[in-house]
Amino acid sequence: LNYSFPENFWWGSASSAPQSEGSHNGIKGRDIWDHWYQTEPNRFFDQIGPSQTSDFFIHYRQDIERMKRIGHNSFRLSISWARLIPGGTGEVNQEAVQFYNDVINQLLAHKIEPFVNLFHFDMPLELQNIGGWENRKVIDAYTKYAEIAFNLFGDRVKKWFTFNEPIVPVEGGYLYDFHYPNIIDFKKAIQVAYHTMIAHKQAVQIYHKNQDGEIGIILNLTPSYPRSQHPADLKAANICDLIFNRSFLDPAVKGTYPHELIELLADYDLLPETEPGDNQLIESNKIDLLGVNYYQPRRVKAKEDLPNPDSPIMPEWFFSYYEMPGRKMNMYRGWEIYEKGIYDIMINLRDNYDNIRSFISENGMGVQDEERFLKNGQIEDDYRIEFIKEHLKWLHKAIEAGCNVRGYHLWTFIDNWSWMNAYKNRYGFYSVNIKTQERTAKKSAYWFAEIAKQNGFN
Ligand code: BGP
Repeated sequence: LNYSFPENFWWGSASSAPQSEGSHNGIKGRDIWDHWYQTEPNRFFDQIGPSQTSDFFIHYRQDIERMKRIGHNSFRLSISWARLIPGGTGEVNQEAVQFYNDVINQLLAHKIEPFVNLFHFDMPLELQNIGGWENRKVIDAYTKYAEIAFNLFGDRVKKWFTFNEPIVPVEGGYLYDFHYPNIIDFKKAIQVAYHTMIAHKQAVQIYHKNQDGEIGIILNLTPSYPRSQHPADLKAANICDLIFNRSFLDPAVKGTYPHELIELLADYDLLPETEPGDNQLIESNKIDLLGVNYYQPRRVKAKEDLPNPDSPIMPEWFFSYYEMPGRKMNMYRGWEIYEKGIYDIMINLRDNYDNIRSFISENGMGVQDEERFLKNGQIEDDYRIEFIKEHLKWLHKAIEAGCNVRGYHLWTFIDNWSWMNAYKNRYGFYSVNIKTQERTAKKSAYWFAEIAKQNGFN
């Protein structure tokens, strides 16, 4: 094989509870997505809400068999906090315990290692009602929830993640209006990011006290490429990197926030409120394993104008974006396809983050109107095969260069409900008909089965 991967490489896909389980009333407490959809359905593409999914809650047994068929040796799911503990704190829902137990047992019975994430954007509504991550009390509620999950499932689950893309609720909920509670306030955004990090650290601390597997965090890393080597462009790209990558990466892996970030925030009176003991907590509880989600880089240039001093301060006070011509996915949003980004991320982790043990926890190609490619009942997604292959080639190169990468998970297993864009972009190895719940493997699923079996490709 031209591209063969290390032994026991993790081949699989990733999913999340809110996007795939289905929100069956009565056996799940409400989270912010249920609430937002109920109160503002027009915000959601085609007015489709979080209850219309591929119903993993019902079909998980058959879906796990499908995973096996297409070569998965690992699979990431998330626990819905509001399903396990409907009020966010208090009573544990025994029906949820049974469900997650059975999912985990089925996965293990098929020799698919469960990777379990505790939080995928789905704050229980009752906790959002007291301020969500703005309120320090929610950190303790989260830590309790994490401890309950570790105690219930930790005997069998050996790979845990505290958060998926914690920067996204910060951006979406507090800067750019695409997540609940859709406030625009940079200072609050920073407080929320900081509290999320404290919650992460507390969960890692508890995990390391009582459990024997690995725990990490999943970050969407977006390499910030400067437009030129001009100092102003370099400075702009560096600030962008500090805000969107290093704000989580550094404390998670190194146990410290970057000085430059602290200085920048201090200059603009944006530092978060802290409590005694926080620094010690951040320093001591480092992760064992880093999940990297990679979709697209950021192309950054210096600002041409000074920001209007009367406008509220935003990250874009410090830099501007520009577009690279070329291939795009996710049409309406235009995500740049740049495969080498995956390599650059890994080299950075090798050189500046102690070569932390990592894996690609999400990478994938969102395609609009994918039925266009339907032939004889199957979606012929050669473009997705190409996309995965090109990313894997760069990942392979990173491994050859000594990077400590352990696996590759595609986003996602079955086309899923995606936040505000519902079913606009399809990412799955399988397509699903939401009405009949019928699943159909795409061409890429068969291809993936082959490469997983051979542990590589030509
Ligand atoms: C990541 C999230 C996923 C998923 C994916 C694709 O940021 O972890 O939940 O949704 O992006 O993005 P989208 O569905 O918005 O196209």
